[in-house]
Amino acid sequence: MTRAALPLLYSFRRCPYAIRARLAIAASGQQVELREIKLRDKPPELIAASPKATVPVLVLPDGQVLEQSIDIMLWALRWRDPYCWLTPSSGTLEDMLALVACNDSNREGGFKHHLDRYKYPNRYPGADAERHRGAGAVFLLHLEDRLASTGCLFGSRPALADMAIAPFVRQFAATDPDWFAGQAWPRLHSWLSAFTASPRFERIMAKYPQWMSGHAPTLFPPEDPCGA
Ligand SMILES: N[C@@H](CCC(=O)N[C@@H](CS)C(=O)NCC(=O)O)C(=O)O
Repeated sequence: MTRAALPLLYSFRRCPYAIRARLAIAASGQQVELREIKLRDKPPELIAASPKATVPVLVLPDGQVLEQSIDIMLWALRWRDPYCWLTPSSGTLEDMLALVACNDSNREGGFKHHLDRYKYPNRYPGADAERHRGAGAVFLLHLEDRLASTGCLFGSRPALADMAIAPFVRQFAATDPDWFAGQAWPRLHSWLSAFTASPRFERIMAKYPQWMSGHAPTLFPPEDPCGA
């Protein structure tokens, strides 16, 4: 029996954008074929599908290509959203997307802008890692304030914003774990620990060999041992 064509996901395990896409796909229960890539050795199939060649990229069976991680999250969750990530217990989807945009912004003032320059100062001539750490901390303090009232970014249970932003906070924290642990951000620390310790996160961080043309398909998400 032939299986219906599945969407193809080009992914890179440690990329925070790819992590958020995999989280939403796994939560939705949608199955995809995963192609693990190396950023320094991108397969021609990825570049043909999406010339800008960032990950994640999702190629749908009808040929449509989604090349923004947030669009992949929305695509998966609009198909099925069992944990109500699109409808937070406080605020709206638009509010969540606005916070995610602040996280993702590569402009001066965006969290991602400061994260990159704090984590990889050598890639940015003249970047002062400590200044960028301080500027990134302004966004983290804002998250700490949001978490203080309800425990999650938009209410009392995790939603799209938590899943889209936590992978970036994880990267920031891992840059200097002692410094991060020393900050007076108790809610942010618990929120991040709950995220990284969750079976959900563990499941989507499974390791796959680099995909090469002609390889047998790898189905994602992997079997959930708890059947959840
Ligand atoms: N706006 C894109 C950004 C994706 C992105 O920049 N991904 C990084 C990896 S974390 C990438 O593919 N960079 C290209 C490269 O390093 O060649 C999205 O949300 O999907």
